[in-house]
Amino acid sequence: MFTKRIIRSAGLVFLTLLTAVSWGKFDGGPVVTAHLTPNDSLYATYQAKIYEVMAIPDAWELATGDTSLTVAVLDSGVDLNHPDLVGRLLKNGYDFVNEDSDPSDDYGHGTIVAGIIAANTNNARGIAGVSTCMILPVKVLNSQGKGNAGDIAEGIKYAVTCGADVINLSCGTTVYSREVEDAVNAAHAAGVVVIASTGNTGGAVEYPAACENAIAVGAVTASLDYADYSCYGDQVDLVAVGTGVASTMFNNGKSTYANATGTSYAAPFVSALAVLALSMDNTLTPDALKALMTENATDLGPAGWDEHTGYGCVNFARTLLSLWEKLAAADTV
Ligand SMILES: [Ca+2]
Ligand SMILES: [Ca+2]
Ligand SMILES: [Ca+2]
Repeated sequence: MFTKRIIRSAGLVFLTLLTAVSWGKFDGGPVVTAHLTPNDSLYATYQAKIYEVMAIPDAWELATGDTSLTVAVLDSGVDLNHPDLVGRLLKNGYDFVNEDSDPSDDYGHGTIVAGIIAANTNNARGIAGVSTCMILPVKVLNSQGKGNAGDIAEGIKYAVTCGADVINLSCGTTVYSREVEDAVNAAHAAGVVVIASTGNTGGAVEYPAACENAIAVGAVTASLDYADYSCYGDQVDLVAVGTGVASTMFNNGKSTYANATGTSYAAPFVSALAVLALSMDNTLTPDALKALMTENATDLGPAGWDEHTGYGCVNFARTLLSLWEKLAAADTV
């Protein structure tokens, strides 16, 4: 039915699985409670540094998201029973790989992406997701993390039909597809923000990130150094931390947690920032959102836009403060 074109592995680069046992040693320890410091058991050790470098905790003072907003995660599916994703998964997801209505994850990658965006925060369990929103699980990558252009295009169209506000595409290929670009353009025209990872080969930006109407996200380390696996070039818009990102995971039939590295894990931070901004102003268009995020990014490397880090690393607090000031100014006119 579709042209079967292989898309390279979604990129579990250097994926380190942390077993339930090794995570467990943090449970039951003293929980330090501070203003806007989530009580999730893995936060202090595995997430705090990364979240602080992107000014996420400060941003939470302005917005934490809204369950009326939906991010479609086009990926390997999502662990529908993960305890840290309870209440965050829409029931009307779809599996375009096996053509059924059960978008369960059989690879693990999509569960990591979903958790970064929307795992339950401050529930004294696991990780702290960045935003409060609903996830629409759309399975377009198979049990080896590979997909084809036809399924990805269908998945994008499905997400738009379902009313998604943001589409996260943590997958890529060097092969251009008119069908995928048409779907990205249609989503953009419908007011849906399309966010895609640049790829992990350290070479040219892959598709769909290279599509004009996708926001292309590369990766930096927690020290804000360019990550040498991150694909780069003219199309890079932004970077986020992609190295050593803790999240939910599905592995060997079990709901667990993982520490993952790749541009796949940078893009979901930008999707979450889009959610936070939309929760403050749901009239923002994809282009306005992109401008807001790029203008308020932390410039890295050579001054101004550069091909490795785009306009820089997303700065959550500055982005939301800028939006807040715009909204406040509009109110007083
Ligand atoms: Ca299925
Ligand atoms: Ca949690
Ligand atoms: Ca720069």
